[in-house]
Amino acid sequence: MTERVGFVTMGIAESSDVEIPALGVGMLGYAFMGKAHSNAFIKMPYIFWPPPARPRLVAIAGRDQKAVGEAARRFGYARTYRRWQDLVADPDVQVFDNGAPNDLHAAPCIAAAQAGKHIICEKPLARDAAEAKSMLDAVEKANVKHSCAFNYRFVPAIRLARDLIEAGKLGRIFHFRATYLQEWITDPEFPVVWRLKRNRAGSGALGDLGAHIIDLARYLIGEPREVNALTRTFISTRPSASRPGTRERVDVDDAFISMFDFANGAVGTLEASRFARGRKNANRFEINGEKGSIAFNLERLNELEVYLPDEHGTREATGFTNVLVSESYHPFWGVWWPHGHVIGWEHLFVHEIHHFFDAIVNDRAVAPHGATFVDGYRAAVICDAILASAKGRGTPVKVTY
Ligand code: SOE
Repeated sequence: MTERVGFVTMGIAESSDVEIPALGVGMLGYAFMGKAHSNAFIKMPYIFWPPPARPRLVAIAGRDQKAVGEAARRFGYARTYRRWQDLVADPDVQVFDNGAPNDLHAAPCIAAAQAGKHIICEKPLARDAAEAKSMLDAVEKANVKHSCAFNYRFVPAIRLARDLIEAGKLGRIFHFRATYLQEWITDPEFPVVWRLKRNRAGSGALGDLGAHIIDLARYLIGEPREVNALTRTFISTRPSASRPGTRERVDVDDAFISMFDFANGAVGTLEASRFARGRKNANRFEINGEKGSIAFNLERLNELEVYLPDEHGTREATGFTNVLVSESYHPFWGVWWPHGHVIGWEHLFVHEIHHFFDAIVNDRAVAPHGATFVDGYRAAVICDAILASAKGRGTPVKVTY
């Protein structure tokens, strides 16, 4: 279905006769990521106007029929399914979006690839590298577009950081130092939800938060050749979420700390924890190079701390500059507002969905700025290496894809 875009009566868009195709979307999952992705599907076409394609919300699926029905009404999906198999079989679905828990990433994505759907799947791609590889093989065999939703690649400040590094502004990179800190399970009475179970999530803070900073390490610095690490589970049993009145063992990490030896000679320290009291969603990194440094904090997502002494300031007045990344010439900013009118966490998904739809409609590569299933697989290999090192009391483990 396409639509002619004529003169908009409110005069808010240039009259044009550009044809806008539609792409049918099938969404698996209706909770946190179902909401974040659905919000992006709805916003993308009028923020990136004219869009590469208009998302058509064909169907949403999930096990709780009442909750899925409510989500369909709330977001505007035409149909609902209880079984993901029916969603990926729907001929009107051209883009399959997997926002389900990690144990429901592989089978639905492999089936969707075999059905010829383009696929965006939430991170981590899978529970381990072997499962991730089976997904990568399926999408490559089906020759469909694929993306692993590492949404932080679509922060304007992080894309600016990558541009600065790529332009050689920092010169040779010495350090990548990243922490991703939250606090949401510090209470011992917080129940064992799916993110705390190995058979559902694959790992704990490592795959949930660590995967993000591992992906950013690869996107900004390059490939690690060896890692060593330790993991810790601070609270070993919690109330069961599925069997009230009983307690369950926690079989995933609450935190990990690691060292990265990058192939380009840089060194890194990466850690993530869900026990950092006071830290809400503190994904932070600092990069030190021969010509200067940059630092980012997700809790101040429109800002980038930049220290480039050769580029600005006098020797006496040189130090880190806090750049508000909102100028018209900054990444993504052309579609938003005048400078200083900042954006939020939800808008990263709008950028991400636009990037994926543009890749589909105009047959462009998702990489390097969008993460693909190759990136999802490589992050899984690195997570496995971190767990292997931790199991071996911190012995170094080589990273081989
Ligand atoms: C929970 O830890 C969570 O929602 C992660 O799953 C997301 O990937 C992260 O962006 C925010 O925190």
